[in-house]
Amino acid sequence: MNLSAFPITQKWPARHPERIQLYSLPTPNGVKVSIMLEETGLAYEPHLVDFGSNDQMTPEFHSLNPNNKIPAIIDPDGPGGKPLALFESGAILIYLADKSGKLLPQDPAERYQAIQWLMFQMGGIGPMFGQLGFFNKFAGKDFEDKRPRDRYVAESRRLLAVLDERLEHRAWIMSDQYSIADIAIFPWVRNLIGFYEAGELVGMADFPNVTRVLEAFVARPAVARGLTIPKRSS
Ligand SMILES: N[C@@H](CCC(=O)N[C@@H](CS)C(=O)NCC(=O)O)C(=O)O
Repeated sequence: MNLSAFPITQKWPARHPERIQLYSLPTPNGVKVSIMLEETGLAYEPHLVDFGSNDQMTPEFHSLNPNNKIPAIIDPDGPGGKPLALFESGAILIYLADKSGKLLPQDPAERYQAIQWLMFQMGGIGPMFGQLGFFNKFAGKDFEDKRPRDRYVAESRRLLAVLDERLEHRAWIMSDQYSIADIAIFPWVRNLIGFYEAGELVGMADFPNVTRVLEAFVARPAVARGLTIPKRSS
């Protein structure tokens, strides 16, 4: 398999071009894909996109993702046996679920419901928790006016309440079927409490079902592995 038609392989050479090529960093969006790859057992080769050196802004990375964000993949053996490049973590999760036949319910109605919760993460949890991180931990924390932060605290609490209600009497988002909806959502909940240090601010104690499922999620061996892939350089 020759991937030389993809300029990204000039900066990140494929040592195993027959495997799925993953370009990522262990952030909440990045680990969705490494966890999925670990869970399904699909063969892949991880490449570190280092934000410290602005790798995501290089022409080589841009050639794969015009939006300059991780994660992105190339599957050398895509539909029709042709290579397929993809960005947007939600699209990648659906693709890998279809390719492996795992982690998306087979039943058509349940499949759409799992995708619905995946979209709830992509359009709600990710963007809102991300803004809260900015206003609580990063540059926004020095802003005197706390109204923007409080707006994202309120919206994050609202989303956590939606999630908590869904998880009442359920082991996972799709009941007993662990799925790509869980893989999309729980890295963000973990990040909100951990890296963003916003657990108290959003009142996590009010969402015991979310806490319970987060604990079950991080206890999965494939999740523990995926959370550290690709290895950071320092
Ligand atoms: N909707 C995109 C979001 C991807 C995203 O925001 N990635 C962040 C890391 S979590 C990123 O690459 N940030 C680098 C930058 O903005 O320069 C997805 O889910 O793939």
